[in-house]
Amino acid sequence: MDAFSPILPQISDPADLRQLSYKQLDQLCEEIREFVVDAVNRTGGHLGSNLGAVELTVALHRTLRSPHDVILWDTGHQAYVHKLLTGRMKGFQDLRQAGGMSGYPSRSESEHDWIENSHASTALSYAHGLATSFKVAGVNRRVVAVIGDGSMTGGMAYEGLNNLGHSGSDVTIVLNDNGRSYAPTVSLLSDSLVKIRSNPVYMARQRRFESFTETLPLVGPAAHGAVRAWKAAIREAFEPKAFFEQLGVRYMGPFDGHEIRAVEQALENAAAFEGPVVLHVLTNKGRGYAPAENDAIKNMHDTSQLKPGSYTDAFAKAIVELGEQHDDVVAITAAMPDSTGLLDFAARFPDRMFDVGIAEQHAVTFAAGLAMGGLRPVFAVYSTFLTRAFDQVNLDVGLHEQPVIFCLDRAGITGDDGASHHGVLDLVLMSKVPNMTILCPSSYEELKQMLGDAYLLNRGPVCIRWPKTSATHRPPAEVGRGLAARKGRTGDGSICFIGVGKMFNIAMEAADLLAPEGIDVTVWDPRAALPLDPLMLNDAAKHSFVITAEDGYREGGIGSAIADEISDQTKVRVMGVPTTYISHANADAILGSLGLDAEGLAAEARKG
Ligand SMILES: Cc1ncc(C[n+]2csc(CCOP(=O)(O)OP(=O)(O)O)c2C)c(N)n1
Repeated sequence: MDAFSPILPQISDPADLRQLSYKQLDQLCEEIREFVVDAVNRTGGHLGSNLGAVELTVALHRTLRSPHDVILWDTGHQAYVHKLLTGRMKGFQDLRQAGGMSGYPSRSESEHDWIENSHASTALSYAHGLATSFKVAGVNRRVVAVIGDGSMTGGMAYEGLNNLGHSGSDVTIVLNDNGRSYAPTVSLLSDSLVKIRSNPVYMARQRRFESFTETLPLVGPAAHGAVRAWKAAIREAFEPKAFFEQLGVRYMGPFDGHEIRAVEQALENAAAFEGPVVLHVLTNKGRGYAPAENDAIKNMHDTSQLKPGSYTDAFAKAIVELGEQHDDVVAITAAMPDSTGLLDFAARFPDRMFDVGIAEQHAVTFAAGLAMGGLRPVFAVYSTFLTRAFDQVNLDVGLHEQPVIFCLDRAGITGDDGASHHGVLDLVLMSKVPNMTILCPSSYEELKQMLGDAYLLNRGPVCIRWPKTSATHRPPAEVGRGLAARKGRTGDGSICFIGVGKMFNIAMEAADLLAPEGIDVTVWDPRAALPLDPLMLNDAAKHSFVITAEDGYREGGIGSAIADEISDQTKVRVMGVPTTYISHANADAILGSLGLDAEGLAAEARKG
């Protein structure tokens, strides 16, 4: 290794790390931080979480022999350093771009990547499965799952922990505790973790006692023993040790996650025990980059920001207004108050805002309970994350006819975050919940209108879904009706577009493309995807060719429902997203490649 050149470009495999001195490792960590900040500033992506996991990742890769040993990253957003240390430095040039490197671990990129789902709280279950299968095969491979304190709030993590402890599986859990999720983590377990790091009395007394006992030549060892016992007693009061050990998981820590040596030692010690061990490491999110360290909301967790004029912005304003009009309106977030547009509501009505942690399933049934008690809960969540709680939506809310309002942001093709983040299932799933109402705003003003309508409806659940993009402006239409925004001719050879939500605007653009060619189409905005407006269906059926468009799965979605209603009267072509996993790329480019842009719709219409 060349002593005078930057170290990072010389690392092509984790084994290279083992050639470095601790001094060189410090330099490497600095280089990694600079590199990650620069890369994310160029392409966008996850920043704070990666800056906090630099030393931890180095220590893991020096101690374990990946890929023989397995390192699993829960959620996967914090794996940039892992990518850098496993030969993927060049990939950062096109991070999250079409055809480029994924923002999450990806099995097609590297044998060091095992899981790529990016939905939180799954790693302990994968780890248990892998460790069990290695045991059955009689092979000696270590399995380490790295999970954040935020992801530990997800129910699946507890299910995994419980099962791991019960079965005594040989798994090392690294609890990467930075006290943060997107926002500060909400959980009493996390609170007790935070108490350890933030209790000045504990920390200061510990330091004073330690240096004091070190100065006592004769009684030193005995006093040290006493200090250790005292520390253990204090920790017992604050720590989650009891929590983990009750479940059968040995607890070790806390360790300073920015001390490579300490983490390496802990990992080696953990390997000496049989059964599951949790290593509790304390890290700082955004470490080493002042703008991230000083970002009080989310330590620059990622680069997304609430954009003025976006649908999220419209929601952020509308929910505050609704809260002002009605005292019974309460809001719920699953650890994402900022990205879902709830910060203003939380500031205005702190007692009516509930952050439940990364716990979408719980959030939904909690909402059902709130509604049963007479409140009007609004659960703001990304479309992709609600998918996880479909059973709760269907049975706990739907079957019980509770008036819960689901506000689904990032619906449709979302782009850079890849397969796991597209909101392509919500229309299919929500439309299978009996008595569900689904509203799809196609403008800034419509979103506010629909939130108000959802409140007034007050019978069973309502789902409002919108995309990540900026919103067009148009006055809201008549409550409970679709909107015939453009009236073309009916009868022989006539064409009608029905565009759901964002696709309505694209259908209007397609109509503009077709007009100069003498093709005069009707365009409907259904507004409510469920129940469908019978006036719209009647009118559409008078055309000889109906083209529906939605940015969700084509099969079993809203176009299918429309076809079910009118395909015995006219020809219906359902356009939507094919049922497949779609990689990261620019959202519009993906839609275009699927024929879901103005050109694609116009081309379909020309076929007649
Ligand atoms: C099921 C699910 N809900 C929400 C998210 C969005 N999300 C991504 S990372 C994150 C916070 C994770 O916090 P933590 O595990 O502590 O990791 P950190 O970023 O703090 O290192 C959240 C809420 C997700 N990935 N999965």
